Amino acid sequence: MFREGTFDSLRSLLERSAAASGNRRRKSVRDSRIRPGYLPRMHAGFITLIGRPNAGKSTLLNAVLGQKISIISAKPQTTRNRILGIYNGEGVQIIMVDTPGLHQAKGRLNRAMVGVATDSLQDVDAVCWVLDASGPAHRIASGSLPSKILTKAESRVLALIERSNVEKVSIALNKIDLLSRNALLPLIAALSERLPNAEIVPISALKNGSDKFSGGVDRLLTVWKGHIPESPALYPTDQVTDVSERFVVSELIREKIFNLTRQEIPYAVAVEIEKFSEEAREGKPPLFHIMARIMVERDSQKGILIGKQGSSLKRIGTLARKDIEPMLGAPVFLQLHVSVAPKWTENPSLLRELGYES
Ligand SMILES: Nc1nc2c(ncn2[C@@H]2O[C@H](COP(=O)(O)OP(=O)(O)OP(=O)(O)O)[C@@H](O)[C@H]2O)c(=O)[nH]1
Ligand SMILES: [Mg+2]
Repeated sequence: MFREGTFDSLRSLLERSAAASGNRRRKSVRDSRIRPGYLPRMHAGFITLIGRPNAGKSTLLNAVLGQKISIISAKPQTTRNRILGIYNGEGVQIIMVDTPGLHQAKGRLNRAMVGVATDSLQDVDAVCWVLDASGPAHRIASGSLPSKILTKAESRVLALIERSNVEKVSIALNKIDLLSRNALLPLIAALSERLPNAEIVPISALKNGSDKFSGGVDRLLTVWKGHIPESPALYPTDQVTDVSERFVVSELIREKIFNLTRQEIPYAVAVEIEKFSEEAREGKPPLFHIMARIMVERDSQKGILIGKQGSSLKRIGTLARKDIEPMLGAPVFLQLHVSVAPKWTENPSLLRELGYES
């Protein structure tokens, strides 16, 4: 089911992204395959993945693509931007729009994140609500009334979908590896009563293919194919995302910080790439020199991030480099430094500079 050759260096694919964005709708599979008397049918369109933080939206996007484009963590509010993941299959191009989790936003950065998610419901062909099924299943098992199966926050996502003008709706009932099979049916029944036109597909984005109810993501792709219109490909068919290589590098560094630090630190951090250069080497792959600034809000956070004799920062750098090198297909010399930008999460010009506000 996964795209062929996806484990090739992401670099070559990303490199084409910028150039390719100007070519939208110009070159398509249909154009190159037209035979007299035979017009192959192609479906292409946009599907927004929406849901609560931590539901597994980014994990799902990566599972469909078979490679990591969007970062993941066990902490909520990991994704901060709109990120496209382009799935190219037989006769279909599904452009998934990963979004930040919907939450009651306090503060400017969080409001911007929620704004990105709600705006992503405009001008798309379909929406997929990614719902962590383990919570509602647990509430069913403990005898909750049908009206209490969804939390208020989950009901708000549902209301947002209902208010949007998007007609084609699917629900990816995620994390089914965490529940027993007999919890599924009552949950599906309850959800189909609330959203009668939605197609509900139980999946495990994390364990797709290996879990006890494997195959869910395949079924979801089939549903999505029916939700997008007949159209030539909207992006070149070897393109997997719209984000730049620099962006993915900064996100991979931020992911390590999310995974290695606690409390408020992950939420006080932004990563900015200051230098990104390639040194050509005779008979060898190039060497990348990357310098990134990790921005925090307070001195105390800077101390924690750096750690004793720089140990914490070193660990972040080592883990990030392990992910960046295969992506670029070349060795990387990665330098990280930490600086304090008081209240950057409330600062409009910094938020704009970091790409969190437009
Ligand atoms: N057990 C289980 N865990 C999963 C599954 N899918 C995702 N997760 C875990 O759920 C957590 C959140 O996943 P993400 O993909 O970052 O969730 P998200 O919806 O993108 O979250 P935000 O970016 O914060 O909105 C991670 O720890 C994932 O490993 C699944 O199918 N089963
Ligand atoms: Mg995410």
